[in-house]
Amino acid sequence: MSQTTDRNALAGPPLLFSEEVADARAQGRPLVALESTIITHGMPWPKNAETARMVEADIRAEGAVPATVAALDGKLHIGLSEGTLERLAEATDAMKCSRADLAIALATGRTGSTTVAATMMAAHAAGIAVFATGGIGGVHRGAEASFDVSADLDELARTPVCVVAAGAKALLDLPKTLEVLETRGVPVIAHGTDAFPAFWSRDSGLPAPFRMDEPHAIARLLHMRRALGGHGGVLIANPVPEADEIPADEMAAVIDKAVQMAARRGIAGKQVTPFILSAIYELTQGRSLATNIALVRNNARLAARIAAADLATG
Ligand code: PSU
Ligand code: MN
Repeated sequence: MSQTTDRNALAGPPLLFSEEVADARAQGRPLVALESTIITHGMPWPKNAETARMVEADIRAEGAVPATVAALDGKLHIGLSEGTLERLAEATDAMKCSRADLAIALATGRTGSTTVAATMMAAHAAGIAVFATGGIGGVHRGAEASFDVSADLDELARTPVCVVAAGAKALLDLPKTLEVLETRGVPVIAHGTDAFPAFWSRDSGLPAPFRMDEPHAIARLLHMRRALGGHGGVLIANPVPEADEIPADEMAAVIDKAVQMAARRGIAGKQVTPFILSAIYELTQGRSLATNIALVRNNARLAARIAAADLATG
């Protein structure tokens, strides 16, 4: 698939649109951005590549167009060709890029995958309003000592993109994560449930701040956010399908063990989330990965419906 540079974007970030995404933009079709840290740091090869392709197919099946984001050869790619996606999935030296890292990866030409924060920046620069991921980063347990709070929360506070996630990973401190989102003015909407979901589990035990059941209702919210000034994102918390969930009480012991392993080994900073995810994968003998794949696909389908509803809402 050949790729084209958007001449209009030359004053901004060096965006490089895939042919499929460029066509979708020209035709005004619904687009859904996808992150790539989940590919390079969230899942083992070859499941990462397989999942990335399935998630893209899920979005197409809903009538929208997927735009997977990554930094490659000094360009911020919006949509990846099959070969480029494969190259990213096989890369062993990819930089995990959050807001602080994105310019570094682009300026040095390094291969970089984008977190929720960096993908929101890219989506906004490309005019894409809806983005699907697994779970957002948040306030880590023990953050009162470590100060480890994901830049995802700051990005949600400043960048007007709708993020569809299965809540936040239960390895985080979820009550503190919800507090920060509220303080920073981010609407948190649970889709089809009253509970705030906890990634692998449908119910974190915490109530969601708000509930909406229809993509059209969410689209109206997005329009109203824009009408109020256009700052900041919206978090749609979409629970993993019941058939795929691992209940919270089953996950609790596994998560505690993985968090303790990370602490014992002195894992800090950017390595914390990838380390804990892979420890949980080992401890659940791969079951956590099947759940992770199911929830990402579920989020992609909802995001595609929201993107279509957003375009249809005047
Ligand atoms: N959800 C997953 N796997 C992941 C992540 C989320 O299922 O790998 C990534 C996302 O890219 C998210 C990042 O933005 O973890 C958060 O990292 P940190 O806590 O370092 O900001
Ligand atoms: Mn962190």
